[in-house]
This record gives sequence, structure tokens and C-alpha cells, in this order.
Amino acid sequence: MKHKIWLCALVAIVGEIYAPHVLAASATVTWNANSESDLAGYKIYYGTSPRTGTDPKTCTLCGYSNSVNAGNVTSYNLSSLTDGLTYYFSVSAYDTSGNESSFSTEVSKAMPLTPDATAPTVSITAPSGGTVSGSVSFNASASDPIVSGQVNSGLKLITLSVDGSVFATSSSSSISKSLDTTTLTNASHTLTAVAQDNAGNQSSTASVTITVNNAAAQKFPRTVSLTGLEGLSAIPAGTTITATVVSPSSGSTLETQSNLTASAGKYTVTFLSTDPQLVNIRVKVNNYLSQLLTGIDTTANSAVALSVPQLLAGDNNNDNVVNSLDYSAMNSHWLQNYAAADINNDGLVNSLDFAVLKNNYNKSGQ
Ligand SMILES: [Ca+2]
Ligand SMILES: [Ca+2]
Ligand SMILES: [Ca+2]
Repeated sequence: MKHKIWLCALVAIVGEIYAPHVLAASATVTWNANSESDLAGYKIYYGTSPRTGTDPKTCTLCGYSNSVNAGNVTSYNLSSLTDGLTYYFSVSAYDTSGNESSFSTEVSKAMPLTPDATAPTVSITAPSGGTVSGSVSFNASASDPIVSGQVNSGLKLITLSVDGSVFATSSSSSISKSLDTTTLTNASHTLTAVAQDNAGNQSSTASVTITVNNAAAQKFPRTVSLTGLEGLSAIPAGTTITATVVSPSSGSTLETQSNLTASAGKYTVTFLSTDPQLVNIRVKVNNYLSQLLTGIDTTANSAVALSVPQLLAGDNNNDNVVNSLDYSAMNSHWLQNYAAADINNDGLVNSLDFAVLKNNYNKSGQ
């Protein structure tokens, strides 16, 4: 039984193999050479479970999943191994007659995991789109999938956006926020959700389009009350006031109302259904600098009058600034009965009027 003796000797020689050098999903197995004269080569057996026997002649793969004929070498690289799994390796020798030894000792090595390169999954669970009004729930959920061979960095953040602007964030796997659609215009708006994992991978949902259709809030007229007109002891009956309703965000004029019905210096301003909730109102009287009332709530049903501070005199040409042009108008009618320059309304343009103009020189209306 010559071959049987040879094989027994071989076990001792091949009995030490070195730990594999791991290169990502490959491993190089190195072993001690056999010195038998009729040595022909080596076989490597490997798999992700430890072997269940000691002699491939009796148990073939012996619990391994693969074997490879390495030829007559003492080092061999195995590729196509799976990241993150632990592999077990044994080596056998065979001679020129095809006789195979039993296994060397077994070694094992864990293949490292690759970094998390997989973006989280994210979806908007509500609303589903379509026409909405009032408050709606804006919900999304996300998860960072576990991918074989990759580190799972985990979910970091869900970000909800409305028309591209961040609406809410959460570090949980789900988020539910109430969206007040009355803060949006009656138009189409885009909802998106973005999920980011701890490795920096991120993904976005397909956007959800909602069409906001809220009934316009009811508008209520407001009374503005003039405190006084500079230089006059009382506001003359029939004084014309011009109220200009202005958008606070754009500064554009929304409407202008003149000759408002006066009642002892009180005037009623009305609003359009299309006006925003908050507006500014510019109050102007001929020959006086204007005053601006800001942040007026057009939906407030209030009996409280909006008080307008005393309007400053001297703007004789009504360009809303007191300067040399106003003085020229005064000077050309000096000691005459000229209403536009007769600030104190005593029937004569004189030094009393000039004193007021001088005091307001270079002032502007709001
Ligand atoms: Ca990930
Ligand atoms: Ca002027
Ligand atoms: Ca006067």
C-alpha cells in the first residue's frame, strides 16, 4: 500500500497553511510545500462553513462548497468571494498517480464589508396628491436597506420640502407633519421627501403634486382715524384722504381709495378678496406727508380704528417730500390767500406757514 503511506506523510507536510491575505473579496492561500518525489500538485477546498471531515477521499467536499486544482504551486489566489462572509480553507496534495492526501489543518478568514454605498429608500405616504384645502398630513417613511457585503450605516435624516423649501425634518424612520395649506397660494405645489444615511448617500421620492384650493378668507373693512393735520386745530370738514393698500412683501399697490367718506376724521377702508391677509396702508392728504400703517390684518373683524399719527404739513406740491419746490410755491404766493401753501388755513400765506415748512424741510412721507 505504497500510496497510503505517502499520503499519511503528506498530511504532516501540508499540515500548516498560512492565513489567507485578504484583498476585498479575494483571498490568497499559502501553504508549505510537499517534498515527495512524485508530487504533482495541490487542491484547495473552501466554503463558508467549516469542514465536516478530514479526508476528501471519503467525504469529497467534506462540508465545503468549492474545490479548485491549484497545480504545483504553494500560493493561490481565490477571487469572487463574498464581502462580509467568513470563509474556511483546507489544502490537499496529489501525486502523479492521482492519489490525494487528507486535508491540511483548516484556516479561516472573514472577508471585510465594503462601505455603505446604497442610498436609503424613502416614500411619501400622505398626501397622495390631488386637490387639498385646510390642513393636511404630510407623511413620509424611509429605511436604509441592509445590503449583503456592505456596512449598513443606518438612516440619518428625512427631509420634507414644499416647493423646494425645507418644511420639516426627522431623524426617525417616519415623519408626520400637519401642512396648513392656507399658507400656500391657490395653485399647484410640489411635495418631496429626501432621505439620507449616515454614509452620506441620499435619495429622493418622486414628487407629489397637490392643488391647493382654499376659499378666500372673508375681508372686513377697517376704520382709519386721523390724529390731526399739522398746523390746524381741527380737521376741516370734507378733507379728502387717499388710502393706498400696499403688499408688504412686494411693495406693489393693491388698490387706491380716495374721497373716503369722512366722519370727524374717520375714514373706512375696504379690502379686496384677493388681498393678502396682511397689508400696509399708506394714508395721504393733500399738502401733507403720508403715513404708513403696517401689518394690517384684512381678515380681522374689528371695531377698533387704526390710528394715523398727525400728518406733517409743507408738501405743497404733493410729491411726498418737503423741499425747495414747496418753498417756491409758498414764496410765489407770499402774503396771498393761496390754500395750497396756507398751512394754518388762516387765509394768508405768511411767516406762520413758513415756520412749519422750515421745520419739516427735507422730511419725506412714509
Ligand atoms: Ca445606506
Ligand atoms: Ca413737496
Ligand atoms: Ca397761513
